[in-house]
Amino acid sequence: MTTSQVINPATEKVVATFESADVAATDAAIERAHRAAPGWRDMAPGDRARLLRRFAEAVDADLENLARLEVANAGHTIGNARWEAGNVRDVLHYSAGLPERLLGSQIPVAGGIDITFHEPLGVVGIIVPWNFPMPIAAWGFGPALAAGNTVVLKPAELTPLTALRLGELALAAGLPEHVFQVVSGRGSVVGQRFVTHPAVRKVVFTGSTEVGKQIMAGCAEQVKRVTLELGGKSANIVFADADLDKAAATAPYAVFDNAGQDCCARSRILVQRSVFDRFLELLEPAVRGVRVGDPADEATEMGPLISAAHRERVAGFLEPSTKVAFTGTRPEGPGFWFPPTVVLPAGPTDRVLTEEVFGPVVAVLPFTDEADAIRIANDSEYGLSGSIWTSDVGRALRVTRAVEAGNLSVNSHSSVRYWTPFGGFKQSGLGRELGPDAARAFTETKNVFIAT
Ligand code: TAP
Repeated sequence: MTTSQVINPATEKVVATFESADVAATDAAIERAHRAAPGWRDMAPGDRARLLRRFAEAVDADLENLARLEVANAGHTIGNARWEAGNVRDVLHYSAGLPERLLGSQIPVAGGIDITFHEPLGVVGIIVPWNFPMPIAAWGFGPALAAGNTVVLKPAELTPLTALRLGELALAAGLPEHVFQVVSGRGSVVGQRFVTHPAVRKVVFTGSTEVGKQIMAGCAEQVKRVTLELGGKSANIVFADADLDKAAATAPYAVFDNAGQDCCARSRILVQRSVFDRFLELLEPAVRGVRVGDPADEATEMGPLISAAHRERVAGFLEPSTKVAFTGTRPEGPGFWFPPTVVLPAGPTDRVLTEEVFGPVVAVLPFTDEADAIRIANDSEYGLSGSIWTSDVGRALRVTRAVEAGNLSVNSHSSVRYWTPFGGFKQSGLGRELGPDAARAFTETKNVFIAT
């Protein structure tokens, strides 16, 4: 075991130190989860549901504490952090409705009866990034537990505090020991062991596309099941017939929320050429007005970046030749601050258009017509999210069908609801989380024929 420190990104002060698990500790947790799996699988579905509901209630009772932990650990604004803890509660309540509804089917055959079952996989390993430590973990563990699997969760080393608290709450709510464990440590140690340990039957990974590819390749060795939620470079497409005031007023929050550290960030704003200048005029005050500062302050809209190293990476996208249209503000003094920044890209190969910045930097560029907008939006290996702003319903439908992305919204920037499916096209991921089929992703379908 080695020791790691948790730093508050708004103050640069150490808020906690914790033991980082090694391979032996990870193996021990996986083996405990493996032993706990039959008991959890065989429990009456109604009893599993009841325990998940109690877990949800424990999260609700601890909501303010969880939110404050996330403010201190990840620099999230208190408003966002409360939403995130509430999302865990809601995912657990929704998941509590799934065990009794994992229905198989009866298929007509001659000479017998054919039925299907949805069997749990066993141990599921969940690897989570630092940008939304609570919700992303819950999107995996809620339905995985509902389907009768046991779970070992690895939070990011930078942000383990809320995950460790969720582990305590699960036990306090009465989940049997070792059904849900949290093991904090490095990805290359703990996460990698999920990939190689034969008792882990599925790996759920959220993080960078680069590491996601390694996980997928590693899992191929044992034909391990995998769900991947990876990066994004989502387009916010604004047509000339849109409500421009609303589109411009909301665009900053679609990319600068969580300081742009959001896989669904609409980091490319595509604006029809005839209204391009007008849109920029409206966007400027909206960006300058984003309140950046102390995340614990109720009025704050954007906090700091997660670390000094990440701030350096984000700053690296702004080269001396980069044309910055305008920026918002940022506080002076300690903290990994970076102002909301609007860039006019030099051309289609500009890095701010092709790579995920994962910070508060947005590129604004013009398009000519519908076909041009679709072409630019799809000119990316990512395909996670996006928005279309128009008053023409037919256009909204044509464009949403043509854009290659998993989660689109029209005249809105919403991406995530726990009762609708979420996931990416192309290199943004593999599989779907959330929604009515969430638990199915943690099962194998078994077909049984009974001769009569
Ligand atoms: P990564 O560096 O990929 O890390 C994500 C997680 O994987 C961390 O827990 C990390 O552990 C672990 N990890 C790193 N190397 C590993 C390895 N070789 N084997 C197993 N696990 C390993 O990503 P990040 O920088 O934390 O997160 C940002 C990325 O996540 C962005 O690209 C973003 O778009 C993506 N993201 C996607 C989504 C969805 S839903 N599509 C949501 C949020 C974020 P340690 O860091 O603790 O070492």
